[in-house]
Amino acid sequence: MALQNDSFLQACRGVRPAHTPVWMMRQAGRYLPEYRAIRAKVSFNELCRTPELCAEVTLQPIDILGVDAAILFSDILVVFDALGVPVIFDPAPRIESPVRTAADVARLRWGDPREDVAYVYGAIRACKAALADRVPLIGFCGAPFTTLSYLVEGGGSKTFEHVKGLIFREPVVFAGLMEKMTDLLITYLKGQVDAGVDALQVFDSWAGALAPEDYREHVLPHLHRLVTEVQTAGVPVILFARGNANILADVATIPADVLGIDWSIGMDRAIDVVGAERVVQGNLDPTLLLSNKALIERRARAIVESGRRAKAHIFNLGHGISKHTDPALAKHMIQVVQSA
Ligand code: 1CP
Repeated sequence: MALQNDSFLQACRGVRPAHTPVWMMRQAGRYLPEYRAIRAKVSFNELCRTPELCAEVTLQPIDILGVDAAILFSDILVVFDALGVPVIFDPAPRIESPVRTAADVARLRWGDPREDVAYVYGAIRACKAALADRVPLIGFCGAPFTTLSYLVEGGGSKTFEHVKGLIFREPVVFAGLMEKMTDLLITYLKGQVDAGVDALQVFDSWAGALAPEDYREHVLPHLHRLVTEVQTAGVPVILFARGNANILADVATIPADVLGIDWSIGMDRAIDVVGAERVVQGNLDPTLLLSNKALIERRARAIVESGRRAKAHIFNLGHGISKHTDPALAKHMIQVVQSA
């Protein structure tokens, strides 16, 4: 079926569409009153497990803001259902018994996401039906390192000392975990393609926790395998590694279709680093959406102008939208980009 608006997919394939396509990381979420109204009735876990509600929430930013792509409403940590590890969302994720010792590792179940997380595939089918080919649907997962970070730290972290301790003290155990997590995520993402997603994004949100040489040695080979194996399923893959622009050149060695750029580097400089033959996505500092129309317009236009030098550019924020954002200002940004 042909999409009514395929500007996002054209850009993913390196073709420049008539306008710069735009979507926002975390575009379905707490800054939208319509989302909060649903969350007042159901928990986050229940929402993720109810395909019809996932579809409703996924479509909110399409209807309210007019973005050029939808991203499945879910979370990077629901895949822990396949490991037999429960996650509490409070709203930040927390794991009661983090995986830190050899005995903890032995307890992991390594099930089949196609069965254990079947509700995600149900949500994808519900989203595709509700979208009726208006815009493409993006599926996603956390990258192996970011996913393992939550498993080992037991939640978010400022220092990442547990997961880094594991890397430095038990590199063989860590490599084995990365290997298995990568296999699991490949199966999970290929299942998302079978269920109907049009593109995939891999979030390495905590890439910046590691020094460049450690990222190169302990993370990059697994990420490379994940991206290239998933690409064989036939949809474009966006790779977003956040938190340290110093690793961008290394990340760019992975042949992802699109490279996500975080807000810590100017878009001009990022294109110099990754090369003008690559497709880039990004990178307005989400905190700028807490300012005013004039400042948002000036900064968004500058990014669109810089992006013209890349093979193609998908406008996005340089990380997830803040829950304090006024939806009217987000909508203003989207209209500025689409008419620039
Ligand atoms: O409703 C609520 O109160 C829960 C808040 C919430 C939401 C709206 C969480 C808990 N997850 C989500 C949805 C979510 N998470 C999406 C939905 C699709 C979208 O609109 O973009 C996506 C893509 C994610 C991905 C995600 N979850 C990431 C990667 C992106 C990023 O921000 O770097 C990460 C790191 C998570 C973990 C997570 N889940 C929830 C929170 C609050 C967090 C971050 C916590 C932390 O900082 O450690």
